[in-house]
This record gives sequence, C-alpha cells and structure tokens, in this order.
Amino acid sequence: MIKKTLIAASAISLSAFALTACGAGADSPDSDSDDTIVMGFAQVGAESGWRTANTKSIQESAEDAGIELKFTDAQGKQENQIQAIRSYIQQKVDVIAFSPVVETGWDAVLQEAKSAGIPVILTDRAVDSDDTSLYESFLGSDFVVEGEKAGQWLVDNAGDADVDGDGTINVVQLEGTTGAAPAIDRADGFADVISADPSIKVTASQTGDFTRDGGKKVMESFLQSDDTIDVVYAHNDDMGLGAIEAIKAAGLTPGKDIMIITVDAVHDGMQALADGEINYIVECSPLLGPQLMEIAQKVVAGEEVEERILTEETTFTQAEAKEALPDRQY
Ligand code: GZL
Ligand code: ZN
Repeated sequence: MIKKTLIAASAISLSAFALTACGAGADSPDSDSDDTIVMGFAQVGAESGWRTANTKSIQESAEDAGIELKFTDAQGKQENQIQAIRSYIQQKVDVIAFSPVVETGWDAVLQEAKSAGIPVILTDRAVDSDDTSLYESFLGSDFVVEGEKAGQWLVDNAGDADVDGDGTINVVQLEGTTGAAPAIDRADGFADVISADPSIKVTASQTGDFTRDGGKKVMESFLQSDDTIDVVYAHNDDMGLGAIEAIKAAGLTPGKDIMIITVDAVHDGMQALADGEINYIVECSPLLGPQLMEIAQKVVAGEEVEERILTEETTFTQAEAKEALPDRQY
C-alpha cells in the first residue's frame, strides 16, 4: 500500500507535470497500483516455546495472506518495542500490530500512531489504556479465565493435592513477567477461585519471567526454604519445566511428590503432562496469525472490526494430553 500511496503521490505530480508538458494518459505504469499491505509487527521476544510458536504463526500467516511483514524482536524490553513502533510510523506502514510486553506506558506511542493515521492491532497481551480509540482491536486470550481454570482444577482435586498430608495445600506460584497482562490476570483468576477452599494457600510467589531458567532458579529457592510444598502453579509451561528440573535435583518426583499446574500447552509441556511430571495444563493458543491477518485486511480496507476477539482454548489432563499430543501443531 505504501507503493500505492507513493504511486498516488507521484501520479499526481506526474499528471500535473504531464498536463503542462505532454499530457501522458492515465495508463502510465504508475496507474496499476500495488495493493500489498505492509504490516509492522513488534514482538515481545523469544522467551518461551509459546512465543516461538506465536512468531511462527504470525510470519507464516503474513506470507499466506500476501502481507509484507516488517518484524522486530524486542528481547523483552518495552523501550525496544516502542522504538520499533516509532520506526514503523516513520516507514508509513499500513498497519501496526504488537504484543505489549507489559500493560502500562503505551499511550504516548499509540497516540503518535493515531496522529500518523496508522491503525494499531493488539495481539496476545493487553494494555491498560482507558482510551480504546488508540487501537482497532485486541486479539488474544482471557488470562483471568485461564487462572480460574487452573484454580478450579486444584479445588476439584483438593483431595489428592495435600501431598504431605499436613492439612494445608501449600501452593508456590511461579509468576510470569512482572507487569505483563498474563502474569497479573493468571494470578488474579487463580487466587479468586482457590479462595473457595481455605485449606489451599499460596505461601510463596515470585516471577520466573516466563522462562525455563527463571522457573528453575525460583523453584530452587522455594525448595531450599520450604519442605512442605504440595503444588506449583506456574504461569506458563516453560517455568513449569524449569521447576521440574529443580524438583528432580532435590530428589523429589514431579507430578507426585509435588503437583504441577501450568498454562500454555506447548509441545514440551504436553509431553511432560503425558509423562506424568505435570498434572494439569490450561491451554493458551499462540496461533493468532490467521485471525490477525484477517483483522489487518479489514482494518486497512476501512471495515469495522470487533474491539475484542477472544481465542478459543481448552484444558488438558494427563490422559487428554496423551490423546492430543500426536495432532498438536506446536
Ligand atoms: C500469553 C503469552 C505468554 C505465554 C508465555 O498469551 O503472552 O507469554 O503464556 C509467553 O509462554 O512467554
Ligand atoms: Zn500439605
């Protein structure tokens, strides 16, 4: 579309020139406008299996849709995402999409995109801005519901969850990136549902930044200071897989001596679930690419789009993981 804009500009100057010079007809090569949409996508980083699958979905879907994708990886830093969005504005892309690494601090750059007349689509994570005119649509999961599903499984399985039989279901929580919508909401949803059962207590909670290494290190520190842990609730599979390493290193059996509940359902998490090292996974689909490209085409065409588009997702027990694994795309 950039070319079309530019072509439109040069055709005007050309035809103006032509009118005074030789009156070139409208069938000049510039008149066959190029309709390729150019999208600038500012990705969070490459912190987890989920993110890798999400990036793959976006890149493949852009290709399938014939959309020219400019893609940046912010290595988990908000300032890098803001810089990338500013560069897309300067490049006059047709549409900007991004997954905000944290909820806060976006109004200024989103206002710059709006003033430049470039529509913005949020994917995966939300922003806390009250001004919903700053973006056209938000495509992603309901993270509070994901936390509630994790909590509900624990409430429903409380009978087996007090592994050490001390009368308390002692939960340690591995939080996602501090300030990120999934971390805030998955904690809130979980806390809300487990409050129904006073024997369930979150006795420690710390961020593992959505990475395996982060989950392993935090779980090591939890294990050093508390030998009554019954359950780990990890905000994503990767931190849960890191916790498994720490639990094994402490001579304990993950999934039995300490139960593990995670979110995402990426391949390695589903494998650990099928192998009995994780007890329950709440799915969070990273395959947002196709819907994102559809929304982008509508937005660029000036069509109305829904402000909030929820992704479909389910949950998996160990038996369901064994069943589902062969057909998983990621
Ligand atoms: C959730 C996404 C989270 C995943 C993590 O939609 O933002 O970020 O749960 C990823 O695995 O790092
Ligand atoms: Zn206990």
